[in-house]
Amino acid sequence: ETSTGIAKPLPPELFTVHGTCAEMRWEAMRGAGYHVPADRFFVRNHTSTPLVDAASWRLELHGSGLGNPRGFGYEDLLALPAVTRDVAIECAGNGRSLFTAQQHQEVSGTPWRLGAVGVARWRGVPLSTVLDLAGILPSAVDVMARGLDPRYVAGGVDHGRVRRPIPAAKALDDVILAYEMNGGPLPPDHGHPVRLVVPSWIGLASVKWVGDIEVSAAPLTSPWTTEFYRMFGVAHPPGGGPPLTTGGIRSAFELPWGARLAAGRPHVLHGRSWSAGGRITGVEVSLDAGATWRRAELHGPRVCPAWTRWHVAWNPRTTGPHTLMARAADETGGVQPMRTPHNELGYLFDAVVRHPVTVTYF
Ligand code: MTE
Ligand code: MO
Repeated sequence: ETSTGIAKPLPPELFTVHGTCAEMRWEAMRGAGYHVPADRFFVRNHTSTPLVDAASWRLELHGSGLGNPRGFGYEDLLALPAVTRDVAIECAGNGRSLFTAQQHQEVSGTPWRLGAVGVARWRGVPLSTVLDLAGILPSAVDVMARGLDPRYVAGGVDHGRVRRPIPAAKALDDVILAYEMNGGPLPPDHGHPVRLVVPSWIGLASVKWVGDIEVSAAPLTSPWTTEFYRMFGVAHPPGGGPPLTTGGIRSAFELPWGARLAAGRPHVLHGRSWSAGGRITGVEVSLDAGATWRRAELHGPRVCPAWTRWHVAWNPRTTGPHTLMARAADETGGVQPMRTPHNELGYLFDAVVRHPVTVTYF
């Protein structure tokens, strides 16, 4: 096993490693197409990637919300009708380091910049299909998938295996038990042989390496809905806000952080914006730290919850440091704010990001 617990190679030009996690460098998406190739996709592991053999793997469905509890093998899932969908998976902590860099606030957790997000084409069985085959009852309220990765022990506390309940209504709506990513089998780091893909919800809900699913007629909790992935701090209810569900609107430039650009010649700046709430309807870009804004040209598919690509032309004439900004709006009328209210664990940073670049004569 590697020191990161991640199976795939992590070339430094594509990834920034944070402990057991690896963040995509946004410049890796320059000219990369709509989907993030599996070898560039960010990895968020609480512990380490388990190597699970598909041939002996079984998915057990159990709990008080089922009339016909049963199991499925890998071949059983492949034999069921499949769906394919482009979905962004994004960590709730994406952008966390910007609370400090931009808002001078203290937060704890993996110091992601903006690379804890990726869009892939997922293929698998609707979760509703297997829930129906297991006789899900009208009384079922919560559905909790659990991973086969090692138990998560932190600060001397054993939290058990990664698991997180979602409401039965969401589980029956658009959740996928995915076994393919971008047309190939799910790679080990992304949940081989089978993971959940929970569209529009924070990445944590998309449990990897699923081994069992509990369907319950009584509400379920896990440390991931009681202790983590909730808003704590003065701006939030005493004892914390409700468990996080969906993410916000965000934008990123496909440029290195601190990119160097040649003065006095035209550049085309590319970027992507995404929202859990609806399709992106417009993106404005500022090349002068927010003094003036211009509309970016949108292209590529506009899919929710995946992303929309855009570009703007820029012919920088003054040398020195510059701050680039992008601000997206979605079809619900939401717009990225200039600040994100603080929360102690640094979740859901959705403010306009100040992307530093330097213009020089080469
Ligand atoms: N599932 C298991 N079993 N173990 C994990 O550590 N991490 C979650 C989720 N599913 C995790 C998991 C979190 S916090 C995120 S953001 C996504 O997986 C990341 O998916 P990826 O590693 O494929 O990018
Ligand atoms: Mo996450």
